[in-house]
Amino acid sequence: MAKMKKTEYKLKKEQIKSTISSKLRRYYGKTVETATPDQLYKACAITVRDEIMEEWAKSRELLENGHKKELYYLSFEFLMGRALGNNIMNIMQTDLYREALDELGIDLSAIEDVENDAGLGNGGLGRLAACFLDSLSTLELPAFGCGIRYEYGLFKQKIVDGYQIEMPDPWLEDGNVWEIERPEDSVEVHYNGSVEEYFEDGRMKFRHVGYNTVIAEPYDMPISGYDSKLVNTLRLWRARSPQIINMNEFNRGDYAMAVKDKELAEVVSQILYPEDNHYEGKMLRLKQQYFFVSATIQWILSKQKRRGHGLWELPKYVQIHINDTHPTIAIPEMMRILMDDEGFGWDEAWDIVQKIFAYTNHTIMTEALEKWPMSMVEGLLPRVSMIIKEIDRRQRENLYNRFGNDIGKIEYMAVISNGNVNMANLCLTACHSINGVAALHTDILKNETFRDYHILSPEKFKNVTNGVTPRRWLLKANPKLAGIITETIGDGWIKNAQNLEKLEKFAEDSAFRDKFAEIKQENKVKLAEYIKEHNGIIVDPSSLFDVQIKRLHEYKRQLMKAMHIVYRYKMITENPSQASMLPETFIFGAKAAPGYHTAKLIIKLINNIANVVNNDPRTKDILKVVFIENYSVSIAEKIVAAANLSEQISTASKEASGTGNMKLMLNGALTIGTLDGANVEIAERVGLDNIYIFGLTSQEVLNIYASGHSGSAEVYSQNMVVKSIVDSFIDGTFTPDNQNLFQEIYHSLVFGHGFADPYLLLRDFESYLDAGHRMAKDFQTPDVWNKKAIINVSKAGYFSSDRSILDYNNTIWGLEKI
Ligand code: 26W
Repeated sequence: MAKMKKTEYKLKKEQIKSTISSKLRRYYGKTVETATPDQLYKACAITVRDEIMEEWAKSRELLENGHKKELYYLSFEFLMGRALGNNIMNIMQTDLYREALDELGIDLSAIEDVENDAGLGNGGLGRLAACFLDSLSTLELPAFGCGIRYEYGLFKQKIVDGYQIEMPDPWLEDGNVWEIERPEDSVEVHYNGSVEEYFEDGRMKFRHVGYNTVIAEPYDMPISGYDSKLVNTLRLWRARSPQIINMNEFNRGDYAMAVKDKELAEVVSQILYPEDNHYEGKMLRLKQQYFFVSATIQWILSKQKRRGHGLWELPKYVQIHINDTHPTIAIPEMMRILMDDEGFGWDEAWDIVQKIFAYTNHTIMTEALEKWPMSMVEGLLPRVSMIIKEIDRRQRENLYNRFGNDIGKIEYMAVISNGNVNMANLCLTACHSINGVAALHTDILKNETFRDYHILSPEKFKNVTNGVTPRRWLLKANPKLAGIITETIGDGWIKNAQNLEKLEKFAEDSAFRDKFAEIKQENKVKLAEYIKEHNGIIVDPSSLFDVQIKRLHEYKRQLMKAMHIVYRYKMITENPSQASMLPETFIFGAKAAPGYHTAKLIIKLINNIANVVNNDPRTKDILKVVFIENYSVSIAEKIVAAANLSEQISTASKEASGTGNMKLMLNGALTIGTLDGANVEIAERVGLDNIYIFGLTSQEVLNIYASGHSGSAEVYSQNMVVKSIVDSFIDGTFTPDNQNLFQEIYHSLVFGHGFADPYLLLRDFESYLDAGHRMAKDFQTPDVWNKKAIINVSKAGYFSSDRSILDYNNTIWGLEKI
């Protein structure tokens, strides 16, 4: 029986067909037969967009008159991926569109592949923001994503001779049908200049003068939810020059000078910084941060006024969430506007700020913590910097009252210290809520990273474990698996993922297991085709697909996976009678930050290992190593459905949560992993029989760091297996023409800079092998394996971003469903 829909998306198949053909005629003067794939994509996308627009307009109207609290989710990154297929799914018309297009002779998935990914993010944090928007709309909670409309998304990765090459990502080049320009909401953002004091109504006031102006112009994208009446908005700001060109220069004939200022203003929204988990104090980055938060705060306040609410009532109507510290200057910016433009006193303004701002921390890596040089902030944002100083002065007073004359502690907790603004401390001072993204991570924040702040205000600390949207990551990425799940337990899981629990008992049902296995196999065949086409490598779809997909970072330990591959290679070639002959395909997807030398060298090493292993007649029919180029949201969608094994092998304590672990689990991959981030909670839910846990615990890791000695050099000299693997990096096995190529990888593992092997690969390696053996044994008994895989799917419901959003809402935001 067809499901009753809440929404009024109502085009019938014939209408879809005629609408698409008529759009092709009217916009492009083409017919279905003569249109290019890009034109077909656009005609179809505009048809879908028109349907969503109707609901968007209604949603807007509802919010305008609804007097409800709204969430503003401020994020430097939104890693949205593609919209067409996702939107068709959300209006519940995938079958209808597929049939309609079929009848026009068009393949829906082929035209979906025409769309450029909106790759406006680096990795976990950016993709989390995108999953959260999906859940907010699906749960019908009113929210706005606010960020930057980067002209270029995260670089495109090419692999040339095994090396990563970065190419620009001009994702807007062919136009973007999903965005609507809103010039009427443009605002000015002011930089540099100075501050003047003056007296008014017997009070000292401040005025920012002599500034440079950049115009912030918003572009809105509709965020549909699954079978939801509410269409939320992602508002991305674009930088524009206040002048078209400089007419004086133009009239003098100096055309280059005439456009120079314009270009300078517009670079602000040109590029996304490609560093992930690594902070560098670049002026342009600070400009970008201030740019989008200033525009957003101005917009929030003007809306509040337009709706006739008093600004003192802001906490009743507004929550502002800060996605890591990147948007933190929103805090002093809000203070500035309330005081300088709206006449609030410090205490009243501070009271409002403390009630509306909440902060999520996403990493404890010290090199990722933002500390802006005060001199830079003073020059770029003279008035904002005064306010930060005052926040610091008052907070130091509080800290002194609480901790007495413990100068060290006060310096450590202060907003400004050693001439830097510590953005996390600013958040901890101003926000009413601070949360980590997995239980273990929150514990580390409380007990280590923010220990003293936790002592100061324990009530502010919360945990909200991350989640991923089951719509994009199961229903869309793996329609066949989604299909048998719905057949078996009904479709309730789509909006209430906890329903997946109902699958648990079908792990015992051999007919279900067979169907499950068959689908995994079909998905693997499809990925094998993709690999053949893109890498020219033939992989065996019945081999174990062992997947590590994530940013390339030393703490994520792709190098340890590489060591495991070398282990298997050496066993088969040197000791075949003892070696496991399990056919295995090792699949990597990872981008390295362009300036992260070691990460890029690890990519080269993996590719060199691939070359040897894939071509050695002794191993080529057993092992294959594949590095998939340009890992991105849409490529992740292709990989997760086909994975058997999910590598989550970070050094314990380092991975705040991980979300790839959740996507892979949801698709029936088993996890091999450390007790890090959300792996801990995954293990708790599936039970230790259904996951391969290994390695040092986070406490053990922290103890090793505290001892100042990794013990890895000892492992290297005593463990002959480990030694021979590490030596293979420098003995020419994988470096036909340059034996020194991987010298520094070797050096870091065996000597390090005062601390050998800082990510403890050698300490964990034995235990990793051991877990690998347990895993391989299970994989060879399909019944055992498939049972475990199904149990993993059945326990993945907790890791839905819907649950995360409900947690945020219940403990932090307090929004009402529309
Ligand atoms: C200033 C440079 C910089 C850039 C990005 C610092 C930090 C970041 C991000 C916070 C890094 C990030 O994406 N962290 C990831 O966030 C995910 C979502 O919460 C977690 O699942 C990952 O474990 C965490 O690494």
